[in-house]
Parts: sequence; structure tokens; C-alpha cells
Amino acid sequence: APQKRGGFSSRKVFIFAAIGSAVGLGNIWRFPYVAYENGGGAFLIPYLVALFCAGIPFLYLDYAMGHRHGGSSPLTWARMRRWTESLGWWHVMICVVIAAYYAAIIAWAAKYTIFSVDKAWGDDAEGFFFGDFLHADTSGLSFDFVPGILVPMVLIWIVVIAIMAAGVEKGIGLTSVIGIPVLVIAFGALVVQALFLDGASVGLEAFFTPNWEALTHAGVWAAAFGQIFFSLSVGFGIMITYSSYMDRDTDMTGSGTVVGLANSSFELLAGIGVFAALGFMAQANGVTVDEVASGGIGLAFIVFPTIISQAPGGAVIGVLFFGSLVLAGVTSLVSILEVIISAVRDKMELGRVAATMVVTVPIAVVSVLFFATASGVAVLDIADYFINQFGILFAALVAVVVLAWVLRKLPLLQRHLDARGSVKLRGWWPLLVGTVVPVALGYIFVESLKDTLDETYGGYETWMVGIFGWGVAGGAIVLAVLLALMPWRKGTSLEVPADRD
Ligand code: MET
Repeated sequence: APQKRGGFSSRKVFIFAAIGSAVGLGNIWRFPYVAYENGGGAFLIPYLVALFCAGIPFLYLDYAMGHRHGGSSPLTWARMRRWTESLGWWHVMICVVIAAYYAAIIAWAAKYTIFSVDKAWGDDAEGFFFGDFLHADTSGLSFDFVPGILVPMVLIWIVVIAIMAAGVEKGIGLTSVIGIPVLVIAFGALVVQALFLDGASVGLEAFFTPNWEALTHAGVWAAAFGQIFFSLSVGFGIMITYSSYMDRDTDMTGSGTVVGLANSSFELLAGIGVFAALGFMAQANGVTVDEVASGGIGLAFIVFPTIISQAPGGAVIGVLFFGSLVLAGVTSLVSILEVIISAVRDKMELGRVAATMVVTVPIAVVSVLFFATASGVAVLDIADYFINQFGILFAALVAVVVLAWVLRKLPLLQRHLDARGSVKLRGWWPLLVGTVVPVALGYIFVESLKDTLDETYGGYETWMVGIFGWGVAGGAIVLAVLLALMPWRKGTSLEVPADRD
């Protein structure tokens, strides 16, 4: 029965939880550096195309699947067609990987919230981040623990495990209903402060000036689609899981539109705030915006600390910025974990607390083992890239091809959404999801595969990329197929719930 799985008490709680999932590290930490690495302002056009042509339509798809079939991702797929169950476990495995490294970044941000008060990095933010803080060793694998990361990681995991054990409504729902308004206020205050810095306009100009030439690079489009899927939390089971927790009459398309636009608004706000701050830094140091922003995952942890050191009221900027990262990160991490927990609960006879422990404790251990150690930042960079390109995007491609062209379920799902949705999808949605989305994803996937095969990612050791890139992305698929072979618990029906149509 649905009560046994848990659920959200109202559409409001569901929307807060979905926004809580969508607005995460991707919006604040990932978006600015991905935008920066892909031509700065040039990135906005592919980003918006990806949002409206693929991101939001795919969000409706996830909602339709989870809402109509009322199960975790594996159960939802199994209820559409038995043999597609492994696609759901693929989502679960992607979430396992993301959860492991996501917690590490939240822990870094928690530490940096405290560091901001007295600007612990002195005048060498980069040396501090990679040296004093991470003890980074990018030359290979190292299991030397870094206590400064280990402690906050353990604390983050304890908090998150407690939220998960409290359940869908009292854990995830409550955390988001409280956390998201606080986040919006804190982050809004930060952006306003950034806009008043000298030189802010220089940064905004860099952000908003389109570079048409960059549009000819497939890599820029791949990055835009990757960012949209990651940022909206679509294509890897999260929204399937959350929508399975809603009543049969819920307006899913109206909710999805609110969530999608809220997420991208927040992301653009983050872009504005970050680039305004970069403009300040460029002006203060007499260089161009291009020169101040180092690319890569260090942008938030190197450039921002430098700004915090140089700007008036820097400590406040720092606490708001890193505090926002922690809050946004936690409300997303819970959604990643829920994909796994709900799948395990549907498949086995386990109560909420038992399933939470069985899922989270091993992931927490792996997370600490790989990311609280000196090679953590290298493993994280590799795993993040590969699980996005060859996990999320690839899984999304396979899912739309299977749904649109093999199972031919799109008209059915469209009717399901339109029967209760305030935003009517009609014929344009099956068209977008059935043609534009697979063609775009397919093209991007092939190009991205060629690029990645051409050159070892990020200049790391080949074996590191082999294990933590190809190995992790490929291993997720192999394990997914194996998990789908396990039997369902006796009480789980593989029929579509009768009240759902
Ligand atoms: N949507 C989240 C973000 O933007 C990440 C993925 S899953 C919760 O950070």
C-alpha cells in the first residue's frame, strides 16, 4: 500500500522538496565553472535551448513515469515492462556514485564557511585549497586521510542519515520546507552585495556577452545538456521517485514548470552573483575577467576566497556563499539518497530505518575512504565528469529511445499528465521527447565519447581515468543488470496501481 512507502503530505511539500533537490551544488558550484569553461556568456544560449527543449520536457517525463507507476525507479520501469527494470537500477547506481562525492563537496563548503570568518587562506587561496586544506595528490591513488576533511564529512553524513531515517515527509519534506526559503534569502543577500562591488558590471558583461563562435563546438552543447540534466535532477531517478510519492490527482505539469523555472532562475542568479564578484576581482587586480577565473572545480574554493579577502564585508560574503552551498547541497543529497533507499525498500522487505542504514552506511564509508583522502579531488573530478557524460546523459538517451521508440509509451504518459495537469502538453511534448531529445542527446553522446577517447581526461594518469572514469561509469551498468535479476519482495506488485490511470 502507498502509505507503507511513505509520501509527501501536500503538493506544496512536494514542490519544495523537488526544488530542494534541483537547487544544489550544481547551481552554485558547478554552473559558474561549467559556464566559464564553455565560453562564459556563450554558454547561455545552449543552456536555454537545453532547458526548454530537453530539460523541462524530460522533467515532465520523469514526473509522468513516477506518478503513473507509483514506484521507485526500478519498480516504475518494471511496471512499464519487466525487462526495462535494469534502467531503474542504472539510475540507482548513478546516484550511489554522485552521493559519494557530493557529500565531500558539502563538507568542503562547511569548512570554508568557518574559514571565511577569519579568511584562513591568507593571500594564497589556491595554495591553501590544494595544499593546506586538501593535501591534494593528483598523481595517483592515496589513502592518506586528511583530518580536516574527514571530520566535516563524518558530521555531514550523520546529519543526512538522520534526515533519511526520519522519512519522506518528516525528513526530506521538512528539511526542504525550512531550508529552501532560508537559502533563497541568504543567497539573495549575497547576490545583492556582489552587485554593489566595484567592477560588478565588468563581470556581468563577460557573463552576458554571447560568443557565437563557441556555438559551433559540440563540447559546449554537451556541457549545456549535461548541466541542465544534473541541475534539474532529471534523467537519473530522482524525480521519478519523488513523483511516486504524490496522490493520483496531483497537477504534475504545473508543479514541474514551477520547479524547472525556479531552478534555472536560481542558477542564473548564481551566475550573476559569481560573475559580479569576478568582475570586482578583475578590476581590483587590473586584469580581465578571463584571467581571474581559473577553471575547474576550484572556482568556488579558490576564486571566491580571494574575493572574500579583497572585498569590503568579505567575511559576510564568505559565510553567505559557503553557507548557501551547504544548505543547497544537503537538500539535494537527500534526494539522491532517496532514489537508492526507495529502490531497496521496494525490492526487499525492509522498513524505513533499516533500509536507510543498509544504503547510507556503506556509501558513507566509501565516500569517506575515497574523498577524505589526498587523492580525493582527482577522483572526484574524474568521477563527476564521467558519471555525467556516460551515466546521466547516456542513461537519459537510452531511456527516451526505449520509451519513445520501443515501448511507445509517450502518448499514454502525455494523457496521464494532461488529465490532471494545469499546463497541457498535447502533441508537442511527445514530439520533443520522441525526436528532438534523442537526436540531441545522441549527437552529444557520440561527440563527447570521441573527445574523451581522444585524450585522457584532465591530464590524469590513464589508469586513474580507467578506474574512476570508465570503470565507474561502466560498472554502474553491469551492477544495474545484476540487481535487476534479483527477485522482488513478495508484497510488491509489478502491475500498474489500479487507481493511477
Ligand atoms: N540537482 C542537483 C544540483 O544541481 C544535483 C543532482 S542531484 C540532487 O546540484
